[in-house]
Amino acid sequence: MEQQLKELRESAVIELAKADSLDMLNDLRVKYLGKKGSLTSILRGMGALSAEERPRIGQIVNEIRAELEGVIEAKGTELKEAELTKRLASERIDVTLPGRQPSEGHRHPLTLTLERIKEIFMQLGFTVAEGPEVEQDYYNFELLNLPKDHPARDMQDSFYITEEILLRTHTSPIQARTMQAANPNDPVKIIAPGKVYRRDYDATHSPMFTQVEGLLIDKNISFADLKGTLELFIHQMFGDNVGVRFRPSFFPFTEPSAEVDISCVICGGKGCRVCKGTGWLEILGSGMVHPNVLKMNNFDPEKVSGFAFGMGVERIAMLLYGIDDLRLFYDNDLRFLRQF
Ligand code: 2U9
Repeated sequence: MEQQLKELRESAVIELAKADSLDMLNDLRVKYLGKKGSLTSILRGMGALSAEERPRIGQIVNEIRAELEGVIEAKGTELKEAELTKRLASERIDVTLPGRQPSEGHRHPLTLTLERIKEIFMQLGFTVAEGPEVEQDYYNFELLNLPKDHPARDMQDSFYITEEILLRTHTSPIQARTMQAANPNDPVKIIAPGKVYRRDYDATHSPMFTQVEGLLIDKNISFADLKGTLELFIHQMFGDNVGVRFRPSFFPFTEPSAEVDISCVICGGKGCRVCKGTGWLEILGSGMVHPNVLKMNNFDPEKVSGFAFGMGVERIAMLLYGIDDLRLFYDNDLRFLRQF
């Protein structure tokens, strides 16, 4: 058996020295040291040896295994280095080639419009307030002077979750919540942006759209403050040359109320398809906060007054960019979105 081991060691060392690839080296490792390899087979035959011989032969087997493992490892390192050197010699990398350009995303036109609106009001000292999209009837309607049987509720056909809980139909509950949480002796000066939900769907109405409303309450706030603020906003948004006009209107939460038009940005006021020949485009609703609304939200109409306004961001974006179908904002068609 000793002779057999000696021969195995010699033939293994010779064959390993000749190995010229990592695959070949691995085959040899399996052949000699693997589970069914030669050395293991010899080890199995040791049962036939005498008790005196067994430890001696066992030791020789271990020595050979250790030696072969060492040879295999050294050869492996040598072969890996050789392969790398070969690859480096044959591979040419052109470091002057331009890299692959990852395609860059950008903000949605509605986000761009909303950011512009926020920026203008923040420069005027307004802070941005937010609130829940699933709202209580109490905050969405009651606190805004729209009790359960009020006919103006019909203008905002809503999505109800339960009788008392609905998807907000405007961002006004944000202002109501802000007033409720405020100290009634402090001024309130916020804009309230966010998604709102109404049962409406055509080229100019979507069941989900984006609003920005604003609220300013302080001592001695007058309609002149409302006019000045909104005129400044409109001129920053659409340019100093657009005309602005206020038209009397009705909202349950403001009194007096006014709708705000700008001269048509498409035809410059001459009259066209977009402004339906009138030369004017409606872009905002506004008014002085109704005394009932001030009272219900803990402010004293004898001491303070305020103005409020609201606009649809989609409408502003459509006029700003000349878009004629509001549904384009939600289709996620890259041919449309890439234009902004
Ligand atoms: C409180 C008090 C007053 C918010 C206002 C409007 C006028 C308005 C519409 C414009 C187009 C909504 O997107 S739209 O359909 N909004 O005309 N909104 S005043 O008045 C408030 C809100 C909260 C506490």
